[in-house]
Amino acid sequence: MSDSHSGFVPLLHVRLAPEEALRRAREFCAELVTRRSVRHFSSDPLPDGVLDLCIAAAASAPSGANKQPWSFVVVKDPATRQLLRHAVEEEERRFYAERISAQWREDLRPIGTSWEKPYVEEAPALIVVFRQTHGVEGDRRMAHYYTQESVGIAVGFLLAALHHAGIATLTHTPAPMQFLERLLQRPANERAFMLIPVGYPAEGCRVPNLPRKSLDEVRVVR
Ligand code: IYR
Repeated sequence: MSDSHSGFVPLLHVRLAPEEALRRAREFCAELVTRRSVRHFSSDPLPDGVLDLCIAAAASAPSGANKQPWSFVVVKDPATRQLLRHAVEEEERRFYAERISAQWREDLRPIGTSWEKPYVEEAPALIVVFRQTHGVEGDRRMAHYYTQESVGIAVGFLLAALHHAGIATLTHTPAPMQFLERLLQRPANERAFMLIPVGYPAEGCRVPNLPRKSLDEVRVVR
């Protein structure tokens, strides 16, 4: 990142007519609410360039002091996906056998998950998002701020961008995730944040019929 930028520039902003604002808000909402977490992927490849554009959109997210404390590792290589599947399943097998609480198991029942994670191998690509606890410039350690919030916002942008491009995603968070740092050879300042399989849903893919809270349950007006 160049640090030669300085000062302020005019904001590029077009004020929309109220009807147009409402139309766009309605359209965007209608589009986003159709996003579902997908666990059954076709192996069909994605169009060239789409992932890069979606990652560029994600990397435009706001972040603490504009430190942009993220890396997006794209894994397409089948051997690496297979390796990651086995590593993920090893962790998840332990999670489902030993670490999960009775309440947690009950809460996951409607989603129908288990330790088996074929999608890590079957999806044509994985985007593994890393959070940088601090920056590194030469031998200097540079402070980063609000990294969890910053990377969370970037992942939100990424999921929305991929969905807008017609690409299905899953937000997978194997716990613990340190094996991803090791297997993907990330530097010491990076922590795995999320593993996102991306692709097209498998033919006949089904998703759990999960309710969403109504607007009245989530929106408070004071
Ligand atoms: N990481 C496990 C368990 C899991 C936890 C939550 I919270 C979910 O919403 C879904 C799954 C898994 O991926 O199976």
